[in-house]
Amino acid sequence: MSDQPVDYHPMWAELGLDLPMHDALLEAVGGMYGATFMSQTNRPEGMGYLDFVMSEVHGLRIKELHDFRKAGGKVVGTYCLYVPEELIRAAGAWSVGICAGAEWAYDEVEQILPRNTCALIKSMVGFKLGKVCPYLEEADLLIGETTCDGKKKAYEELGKLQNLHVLELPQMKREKDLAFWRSELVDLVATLEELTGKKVTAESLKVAIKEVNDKRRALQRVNAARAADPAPISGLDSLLAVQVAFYDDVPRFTQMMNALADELEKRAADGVGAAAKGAKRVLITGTPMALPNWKLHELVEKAGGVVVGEEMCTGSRYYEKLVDEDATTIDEMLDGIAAKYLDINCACFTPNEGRIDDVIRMAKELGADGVIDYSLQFCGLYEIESTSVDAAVREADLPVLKITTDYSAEDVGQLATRIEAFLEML
Ligand code: BJ8
Repeated sequence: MSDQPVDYHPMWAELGLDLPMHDALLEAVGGMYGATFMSQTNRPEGMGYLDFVMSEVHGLRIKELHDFRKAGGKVVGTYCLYVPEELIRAAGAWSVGICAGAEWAYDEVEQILPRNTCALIKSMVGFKLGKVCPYLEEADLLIGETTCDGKKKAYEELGKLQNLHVLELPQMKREKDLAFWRSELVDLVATLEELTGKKVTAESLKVAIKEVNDKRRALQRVNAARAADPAPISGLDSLLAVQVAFYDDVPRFTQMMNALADELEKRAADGVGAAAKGAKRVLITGTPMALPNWKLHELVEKAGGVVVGEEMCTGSRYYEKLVDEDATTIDEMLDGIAAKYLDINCACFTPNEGRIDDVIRMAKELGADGVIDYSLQFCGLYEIESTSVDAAVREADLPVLKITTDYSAEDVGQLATRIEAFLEML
């Protein structure tokens, strides 16, 4: 880590970014980060690592990817939790989650997608059309998946612009669905091997499974510490940790998150909080919050509450379940990977009762006083699933607030009023 200022413009130009627009994006995200994160008080020291990573989000990390590719390595971009990072690493490539958490180039996007498409999909396409995402431009292959209809069709458009492999994801979790899903992963292995020119072996897959599980275990520790009152880390900082987990170097990130967890466990034992003791504790469930979407956490915590957990893909769904580490053959390892990933509780599955169980369990484990059910506007899957999620939360005697929003700041005032009223009645 050097603190010498480096001019990355030549690298960004080489990637074909729209430099003036990219400068504007970086300035906006940097300003948002400063206002949202650096204004917090009593932050754990370990957050210094994530502050540094964010200050270099399109700099040093991109340079690492760039150098890796120049040395013959391949980078694979993903958009969904169902894409197994283990397979990408076992084939010798690096995986980066592409963010899609901010409004960009919507005018161009709306030339090819309907206006009433969710913000995440619009952002995913907008970053490509606007040429402002160096992660996308470093990706030798993108992996899409058949989750919701919007993403599925948007991948057809992205596939016209970039090398793309689409995984077909079943929408039920029966034995035959698991067998089909496993066959999709076998096809993915072949695609990855062709991309990198390297074979996925039992040895490489075993190492990858352990590395990615270790990352999840570190995040489990960070998040378990949030059960303490006062919470030793803010919801904003915990959310950031998971957002960064999608694209940072795996062993380095794991090491830094274990150091953060050590600190949080000590803070919890000593009664040191990032929030006040007795602050109203909120669990959020719903659609993922891709970087730099910090809107809801910021509103809750500015109103004096503290977010103690996220049942979402940028939360527990990312780190809670592990891949079986006892397998010794490639076949057994693929069985374990297929089973673990099919066990993610996304609303694109029917039924999806496991998600409801997770929400109630997490609310109890983390001592939540209430639940916010969060959905991006125009996400039919999560908006409809709200009906059963909210009923189950009420039945568990917990108040629930349903919020449907997008990436714009237009509704911030109205949301702040609703959130303040919700926290008051908890
Ligand atoms: S596993 S939640 S990351 S699909 S919000 S684009 S569902 S219309 S993001 Fe997701 Fe994978 Fe599921 Fe997780 Fe569509 Fe809804 Fe938009 Fe969504």
